[in-house]
Amino acid sequence: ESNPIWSVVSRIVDRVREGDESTETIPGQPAGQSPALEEPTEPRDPLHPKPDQAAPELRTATGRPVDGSAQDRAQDGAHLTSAQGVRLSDSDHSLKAGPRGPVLLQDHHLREKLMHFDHERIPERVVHARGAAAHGVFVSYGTAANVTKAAFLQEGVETPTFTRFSTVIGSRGSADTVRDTRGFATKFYTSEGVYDLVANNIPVFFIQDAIKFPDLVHAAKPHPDREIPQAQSAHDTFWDFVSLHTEAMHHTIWVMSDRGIPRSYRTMEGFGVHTWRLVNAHGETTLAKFLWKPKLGVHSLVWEEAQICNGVDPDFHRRDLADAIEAGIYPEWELCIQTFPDTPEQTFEGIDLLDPTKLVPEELAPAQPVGLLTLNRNPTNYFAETEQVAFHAGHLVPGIDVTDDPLLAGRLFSYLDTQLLRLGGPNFAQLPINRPHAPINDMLRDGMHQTAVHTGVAPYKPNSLDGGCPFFAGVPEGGYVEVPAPVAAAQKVREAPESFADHFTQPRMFWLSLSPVEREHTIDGFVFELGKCYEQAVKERTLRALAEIDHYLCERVAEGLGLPAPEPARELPDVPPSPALSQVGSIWPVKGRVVGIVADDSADLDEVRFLRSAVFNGDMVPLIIAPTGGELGADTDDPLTVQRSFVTGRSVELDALILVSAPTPGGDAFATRDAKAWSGADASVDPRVELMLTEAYRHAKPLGALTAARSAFDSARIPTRAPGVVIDDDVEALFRGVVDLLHQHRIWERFPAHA
Ligand code: HDD
Repeated sequence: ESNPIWSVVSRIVDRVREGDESTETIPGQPAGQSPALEEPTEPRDPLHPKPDQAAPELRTATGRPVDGSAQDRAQDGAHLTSAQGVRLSDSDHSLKAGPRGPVLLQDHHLREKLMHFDHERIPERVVHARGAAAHGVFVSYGTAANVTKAAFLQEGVETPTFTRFSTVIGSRGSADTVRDTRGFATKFYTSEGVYDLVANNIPVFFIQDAIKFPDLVHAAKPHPDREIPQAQSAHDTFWDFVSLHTEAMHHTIWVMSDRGIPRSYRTMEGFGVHTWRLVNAHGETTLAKFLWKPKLGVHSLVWEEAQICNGVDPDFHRRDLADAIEAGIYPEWELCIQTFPDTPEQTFEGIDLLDPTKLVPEELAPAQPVGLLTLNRNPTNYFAETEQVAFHAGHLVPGIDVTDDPLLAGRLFSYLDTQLLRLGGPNFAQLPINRPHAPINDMLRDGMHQTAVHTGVAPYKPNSLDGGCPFFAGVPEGGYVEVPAPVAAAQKVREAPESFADHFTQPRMFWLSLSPVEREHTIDGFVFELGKCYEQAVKERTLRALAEIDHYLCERVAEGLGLPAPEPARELPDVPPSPALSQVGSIWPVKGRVVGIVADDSADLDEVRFLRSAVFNGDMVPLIIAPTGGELGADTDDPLTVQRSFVTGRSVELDALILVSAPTPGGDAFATRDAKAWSGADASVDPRVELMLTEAYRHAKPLGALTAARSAFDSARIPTRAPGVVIDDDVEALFRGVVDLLHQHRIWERFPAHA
């Protein structure tokens, strides 16, 4: 189903900007050609990709750009053919002995069609199976050039990118707005080869050693007997594991906080988690962590909102990303680095930089912006691009090297290994989305799905028969040379360093850094998830772990579970908070925010028109919501298209809501036929408008109404003097009031906050 909101929005915006009043055309379709109602009988050009879509820039398997000839294209010619290019006369009927007779084995087309269909699926990713992606461009500020020689981080360099966002636990068909960690993986097609930054939206990880990864994932995935619950950690095995293996508590408290339910991929931070070793042109090294900072700020959903979304629109995040790009409201992130001296201890201010369950507060090591990522093109084909993209933490370029973080070491093995199963063999780097934009001369040969036709006879070194080619590249020729970091002489042991044993100081720092509202949400997150567990021992053990983070947190969660809080085992340390970890308190751009305009035929359509244009002009998205689909003012010269009816519209899609309607004679605003049917009374507000209002109110969204429509608030029992409610006679003042509130994302004071 093609997207209704943003495509309409972008078309209208374009037309308004160009002063073009002509009829809408389907984006990407040649002028004058509209889709026929009947199946066409003559060959005609297929629809072109939409302007916001672009296949990856195609390279041959050896890295040279394709020449654009017909053979390079996946689909060519007007007629249906077999996979062998033979034109077909029929693909709707099997070859039979008479219309009612048996199907014949000689039907080679049927055989080919079903064979291919039977093999259309590949194994989904073992984690991060559900995702959405976009092409983009990264422009370097050059501010990292003193610490790394990586070509793509030199000043002004533009690098094509592909970014895939994901949830971790759910399978490919699960919902977007579950409580979970989010993946944020970016492939940079640099002039020196591919660099992948395979990041998450949480700066720390569950485990300190990759050998625990299978344990973690087995615990977090659905129970092996009934395969429930799907896409969530609210079950016994997960909490059994994290309460026994308390190094997981830091990551876990992040997931229970608002960070576990992002508003949008566009409003998420990203973190490379590990410490990396950068090396500059002089061979000097610096330790560094990578961070992505969204230009729109870091925002989250409210838990009830996230749950409703999972039913109303399970593709909420996927749609939001694609819609924003289609509408030309491109999401942007600054890539930042935190840098630390490369000392033998590899610690900073007492924090072990090799421990992936620890972060370095930005107050101690500021996040320094080094470039800007803009996502500006949607994939053309989900499978070819988003599904087949293969990231690897070991896809590195000169200037970026690894450290001895034991979690990273396991990742360096795991990512290549998993692609063998998922993508069916060792040649996945030849898939268009994975092809480097640098020349390839790799001496890797043959194997499943080999698509390159290699020349030469000597894919080995040393050789004389191919003229000694290819040659090695030292540092001056841009070769990747590992930093000769010293390795201390030691005995082989299966042990962790002592500093890895501190599992609670940083979760406490996170807790103390949250605002009261965020703490309240975090308590609710724990109460929900543990409340879904059956095993008493698991809940009690988790409460003991929470008591090590904060006594109040522990007491409140225990209260929510109806269990006694364990006696505090010790006095908890004074840990300075890191204000950068809170999402509350700033003012952010409202670009791409969705404003619902609820109206009916009683409304002054000029006021609706004004609101719609004002929202557009503010780079936001207006959604007109009316009792039925179709148009408002259908009998006027300038009718308004309705994007959502009271049946299809739901508050969770909106960031703010404005009511425009006039009361019916002797009745209320929005007194529809359904309202009467629902309440039996003549003068009642449609219950679906009430529902929109009460939900949006509970989710702390800005609400507005023209004075004429205020009775809807009375009917929904929402005080019009409540914080974040704007009632005004003047539509311009009403709009300004609502947008002012939207800049702070939520009306924070509406949430109860005791913590
Ligand atoms: Fe991983 C996928 C991020 C630890 C093994 N991981 C995957 C993806 C992201 C991350 C974003 C999805 C990539 C995509 O969109 O295709 N993973 C992380 C981060 C980690 C981390 C930030 C800790 C700092 N991962 C980690 C460990 C292991 C893996 C410790 C194994 C030892 N991860 C995988 C994998 C996946 C994967 C099994 C599944 C699909 C894939 O790689 O391509 O290999």
